[in-house]
Amino acid sequence: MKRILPVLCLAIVSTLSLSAAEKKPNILFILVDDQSPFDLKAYDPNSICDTPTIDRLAAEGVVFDSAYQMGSFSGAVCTPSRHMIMTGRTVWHLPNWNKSQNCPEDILDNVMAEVFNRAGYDTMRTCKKGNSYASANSKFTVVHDATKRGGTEESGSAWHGKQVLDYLAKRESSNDSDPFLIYFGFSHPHDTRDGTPELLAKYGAVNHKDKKSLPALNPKQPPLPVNYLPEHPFHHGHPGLRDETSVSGVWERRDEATIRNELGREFACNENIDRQINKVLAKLEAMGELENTFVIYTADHGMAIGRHGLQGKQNLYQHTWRVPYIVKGPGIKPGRVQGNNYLLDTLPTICDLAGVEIPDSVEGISLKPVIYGQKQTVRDTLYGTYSGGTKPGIRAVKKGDWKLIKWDVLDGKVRETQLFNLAENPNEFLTEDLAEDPAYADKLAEMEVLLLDEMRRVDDPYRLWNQPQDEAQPIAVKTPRKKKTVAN
Ligand SMILES: [Ca+2]
Repeated sequence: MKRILPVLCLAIVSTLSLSAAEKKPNILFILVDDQSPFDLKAYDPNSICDTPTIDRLAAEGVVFDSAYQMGSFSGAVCTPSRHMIMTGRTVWHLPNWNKSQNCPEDILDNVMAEVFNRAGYDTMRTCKKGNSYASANSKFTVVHDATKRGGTEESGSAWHGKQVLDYLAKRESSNDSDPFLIYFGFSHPHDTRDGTPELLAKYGAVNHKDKKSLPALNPKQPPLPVNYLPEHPFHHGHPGLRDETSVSGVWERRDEATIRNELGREFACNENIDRQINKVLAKLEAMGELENTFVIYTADHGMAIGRHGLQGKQNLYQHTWRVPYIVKGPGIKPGRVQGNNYLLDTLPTICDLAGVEIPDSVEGISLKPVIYGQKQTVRDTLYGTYSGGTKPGIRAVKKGDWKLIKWDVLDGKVRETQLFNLAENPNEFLTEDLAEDPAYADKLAEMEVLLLDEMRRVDDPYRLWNQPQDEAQPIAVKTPRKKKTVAN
């Protein structure tokens, strides 16, 4: 026995280390609905929104300073955004654009959950219902979707947290050791922003429902955003747009009391989300799974709430075009990176992190080299569109510190060009718009060329008033062979 024991111990130790080495990492993908990165201290150190869990993820992980959602051809910006996340495809190549002519017919075989199911992962999801991608969502093995925008445990964000906690508890009790992909989605801070009574009080806000009155100003409310305006200087181009006219508690008002109260509601919802994430991370830690889990925190798009006199998600200013994007996980050194990534890079990234083959239908680029500090960005130029209102709509292009936004809406009644140097004017103050400044005429011309190049490259079907009318190029119905060509 004495002679066998050391051999036995050695055998056990080597079996353990082998299984540890072979164990695939878990993925916890956290997606909130309608959140500007500038709500968070990780992106605006002056923010009074308390999100200690997200702050900790940011301190222990990699914070992306140039993460974007590519855009939308619908007022429901959530919908294309969520299709891009699930497929890794660019906006004009999504299955829900124009009868899918730009998308492989078998795309549902290569959406996020299906790819990970095939790779032997357990897949679970909770999120809001509606304005999403139902046929891809249903591919998760376990699905608990419901829209929860209330101010109680059962009716609000705690419900989504509970679905994940219950799922993890079941895994624990059945000793399930398969790797998992959990899609941990929330219905907030999307309106209606009914916070919990305690958190509303903390941010001096009320669930304002009376359209005839204004909510009271309260010193505990967040201050007005630095780029707040009482109205946008020209029409945004989408008449009757729900987000700009009908959101309960705001409607068409942009006065200080309304905006500060609504931001207080937003922050109350954000902090409540943060608490639910904390519970899930604590559970993973207690199960011994946290250190083998990649945690990605992001939002489906940003949000205005008074910035530039706008309220919704249907514009391309930084507060709305950008998203928070934070990744923490095994071997990742804390830091900040540019990234220049889109949400559609998420699928190839989690495949790459998990050692799962990236499907050919994916047009996004893996962020793994950026996450592990081998490079700062995955592309140089970023393109954005909002085409959900009057056509062609709004376009943006960004390269380095320079950003061009063009508005071609209301049948030619609004044709506006904005040029920003984001290094000098990160808040896009309209008083420092350089488009009309002769000193920047060359830069403007360069950015106009860049925008047209991008529009052609991503198969944007529209052209703006000052561009050659070479749109509507017929697009072959096939999977692109080179997956990195389109989303560069
Ligand atoms: Ca959304």
